[in-house]
Amino acid sequence: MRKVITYGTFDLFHQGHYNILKRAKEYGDYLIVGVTGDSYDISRGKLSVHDDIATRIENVKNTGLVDAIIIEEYLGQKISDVIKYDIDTFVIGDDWRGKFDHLGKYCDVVYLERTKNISSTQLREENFPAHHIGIITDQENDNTIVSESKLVSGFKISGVYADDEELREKFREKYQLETAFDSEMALFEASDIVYVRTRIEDRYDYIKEALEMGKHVICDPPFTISAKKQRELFDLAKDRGVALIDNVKMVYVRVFNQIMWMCHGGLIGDILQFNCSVSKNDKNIKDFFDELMALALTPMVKIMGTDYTKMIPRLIREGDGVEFGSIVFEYPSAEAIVKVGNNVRVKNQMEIIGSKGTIRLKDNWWKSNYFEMEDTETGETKIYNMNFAGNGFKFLLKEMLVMFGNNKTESAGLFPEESVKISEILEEIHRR
Ligand code: C2G
Repeated sequence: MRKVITYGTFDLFHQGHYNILKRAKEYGDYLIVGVTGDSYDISRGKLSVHDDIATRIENVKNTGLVDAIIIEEYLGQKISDVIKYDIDTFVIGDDWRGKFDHLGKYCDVVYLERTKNISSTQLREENFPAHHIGIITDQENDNTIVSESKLVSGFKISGVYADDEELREKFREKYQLETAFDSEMALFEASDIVYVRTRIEDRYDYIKEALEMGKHVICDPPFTISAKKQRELFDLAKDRGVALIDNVKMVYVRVFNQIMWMCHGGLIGDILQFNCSVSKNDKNIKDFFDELMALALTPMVKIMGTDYTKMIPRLIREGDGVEFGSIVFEYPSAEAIVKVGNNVRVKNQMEIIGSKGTIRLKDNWWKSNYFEMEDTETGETKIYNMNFAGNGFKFLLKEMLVMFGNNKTESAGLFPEESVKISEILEEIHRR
């Protein structure tokens, strides 16, 4: 008996998929199909998949051409599958020509011509109209939103608005956007999601205007340095039935969810101390303290909660480009220390010390794709990782699709009350 194997995501199953399965079957008597698992697709950057795995498997099965279905879970699995299932021929579409030649050591490798004029991407675009994101900015840098939005199907950048005419034109050109709008109203009309990327003091007005126009809003945190205003914006969003989302990517990536799970599920015992520090080296940075503090406070409120009993803020030095500040939070049976610095050597790291284990994230912890957990008793360190490229904005967009699909406007990433708490902490520091 000759055994054949082929692989694919088979999203929105179409004629091209059917054709390749049919032709693959002709190469032998027994056809195995590897359907990609969600984790594997995420790790290879394929975030636009629409159908869940059960549907994709069902569709492959319904062709009646397939003798066995397996799930492809990791990079390199194809070699073990070919050996394990004693495969004679590996078949794949010619969009992969040359990429799997190395499997030739184990079996025949056949590239078949793709069916023309049909693809999952095309079907996704036709069947699911895209959300249009308009960017309001006062900076030249887009925070990778343009490139990241291309990785998730269902989003399109409508264009950019900046108060400064020259800047918006420059931005449009740099990121090859269709339109540089000449007013925020024009941007609102062409968009259903507005991304606000301006200095803090302008954020409130833009967010309010956008929400009043019934637009969903994503904004870098903090929206304001006022708990009252921050709450008012969330209330307005709720009232208008739209989403208002903090652009904090880390809460949407799997590594962070695993950390939360370990902390809250008691896997590192009782939490004794939370440490988090972040620094930048930028002489021209605006809003340095509030932006970095908001970033560092996010994992703190997620992991430690907001019920601290005392807060001791220290702005140690300010001016001449060197800035440094820290806050100590006392919790009933733990403490949290958050440090931020600009042009000063503060090591970027996050550490959660528990009675049974310690979790550590090094370097750019806010977009980390791995962390380590040291077991106190055995002294062993385990690495947990989930590869992804970029800064995680695509996961935030993906989460928005889930929210919209469930008719929800509140993100479970950072709850409004947590976002308001962060503004409250910043407000408190400013008051002192
Ligand atoms: N295909 C085709 N004609 C099309 C579209 C797709 O012949 N018009 C083929 C692809 O070449 C592939 C299979 O159908 O062999 C499945 O395609 P996808 O679902 O796009 O899967 P892909 O991302 O190519 O997965 O491990 C994963 C595999 O390596 C490939």
